[in-house]
Amino acid sequence: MAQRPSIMSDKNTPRRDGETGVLTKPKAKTQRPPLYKVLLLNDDYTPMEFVVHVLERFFGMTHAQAFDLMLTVHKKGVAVVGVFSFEVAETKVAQVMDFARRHQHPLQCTMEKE
Ligand code: TYC
Repeated sequence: MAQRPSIMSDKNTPRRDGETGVLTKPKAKTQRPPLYKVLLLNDDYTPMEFVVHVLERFFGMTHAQAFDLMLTVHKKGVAVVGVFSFEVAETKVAQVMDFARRHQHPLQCTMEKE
């Protein structure tokens, strides 16, 4: 099979330093996965207690943390409720949207790349 160029190919290749002639082995940097912010949006109809419950249930917040963050969303219109890998963020958004829909509340939850 034909060789294709790899973006990883030169990372571990020892290089001779131009000035000193010392062989340097570049560190193989671990690539961190991108992170995604999960955002909760305000609306005029979802009860405050429901939002507090959502934050406790799906984001592991204490009642006080959940209440404070709910108030932030209520006042500012939107807030980050957590930062996760793509798969976890996607799952949280789906859980919140499904739970809100089942309770017939218009609560909106979205994600965006950090
Ligand atoms: N604004 C809503 C109310 O007054 C409460 C609310 C807070 C709704 C946060 C959504 O993400 C939200 N009942």
